[in-house]
Amino acid sequence: MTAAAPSDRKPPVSRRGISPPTDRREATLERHARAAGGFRSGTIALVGRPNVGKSTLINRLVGEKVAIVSDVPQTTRTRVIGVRRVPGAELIFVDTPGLHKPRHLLNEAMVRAARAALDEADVILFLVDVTAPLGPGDRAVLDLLRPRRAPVLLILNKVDRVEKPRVLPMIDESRSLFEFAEIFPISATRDDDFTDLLNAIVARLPEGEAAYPEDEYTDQSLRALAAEWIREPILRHTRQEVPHAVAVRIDEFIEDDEKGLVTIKATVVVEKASQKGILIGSGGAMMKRVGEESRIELERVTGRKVFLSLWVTVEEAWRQSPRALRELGYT
Ligand SMILES: Nc1nc2c(ncn2[C@@H]2O[C@H](COP(=O)(O)OP(=O)(O)OP(=O)(O)O)[C@@H](O)[C@H]2O)c(=O)[nH]1
Ligand SMILES: [Mg+2]
Repeated sequence: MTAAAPSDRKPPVSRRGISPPTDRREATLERHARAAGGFRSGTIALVGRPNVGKSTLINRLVGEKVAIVSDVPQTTRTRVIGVRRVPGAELIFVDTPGLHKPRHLLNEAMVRAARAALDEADVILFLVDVTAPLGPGDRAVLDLLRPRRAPVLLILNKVDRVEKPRVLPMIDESRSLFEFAEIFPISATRDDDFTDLLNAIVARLPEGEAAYPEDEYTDQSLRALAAEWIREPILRHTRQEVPHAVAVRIDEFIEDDEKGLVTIKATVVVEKASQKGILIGSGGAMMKRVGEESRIELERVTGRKVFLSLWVTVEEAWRQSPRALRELGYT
């Protein structure tokens, strides 16, 4: 658990509770934690193939947006921590990059980060997407989980997209493949009550003191968050290889408390001139749109006015460059 303890980086913002649980839910959670003994704190890793909804779920469980979400597989590139405090327990969630066969150094680092998160987990949430049958990718993740002692909860996600009768055979099939501690069919986008899942997690956490102050919900710096909030609309508006070839580097991040202004200068890195052309768009339209959309998110997170300027540059094969990966914070 200690590996997920707070880093010495400044936390971004304090919790403002986007969707605070109702009194009833808090009461149920507190009863559960009390029945279990003293205060509990532990690390919960969310793992699975790319695109199954890990980041969507961590945001819902934490009640704050700690990870970006997109329909492009391999959106998450690093380990992302999101902390949820409930009466009697601290839940340190770790979102991870989707597990896949790596083809670049970047992808190798992503898979390494996901596997490392498993090593430090007290509880593992294994997510699958119920809109597709369990495939070799899911089975490969299960093979990684097999030697581990941490209990594994199976999360069958996206149930809003299939007829109920299709979920039951998946539950049976999953049970025949692995000894899951519990199974939860959910919709990370539609459900609004995750009390049962939270209770199942709390019941399996070790006793221990909180590792994070009560109002801290991630260990990411504002600067690191800003790079992700800029990457997110790029993933939304580009296709094919472009989203995978994009990285964002924050060159300047200046907070002016007196003026209530944050000035951010960032470079969007791509691998080819053709990708640069797509990102800039006709008359700069694409970058303008990305800038506008990311600014909304940045202003929400910082609670300040944000002045954002973006620059696009080509760094050939950056995904294969150990130096670039280090500079971009991926290793
Ligand atoms: N219909 C539906 N869509 C969902 C649900 N959960 C997630 N999604 C969508 O699935 C896509 C992938 O979600 P992410 O949360 O980015 O998936 P991820 O597992 O973090 O993906 P990687 O970071 O690439 O590993 C997004 O378009 C989400 O909106 C769900 O319960 N129902
Ligand atoms: Mg993700």
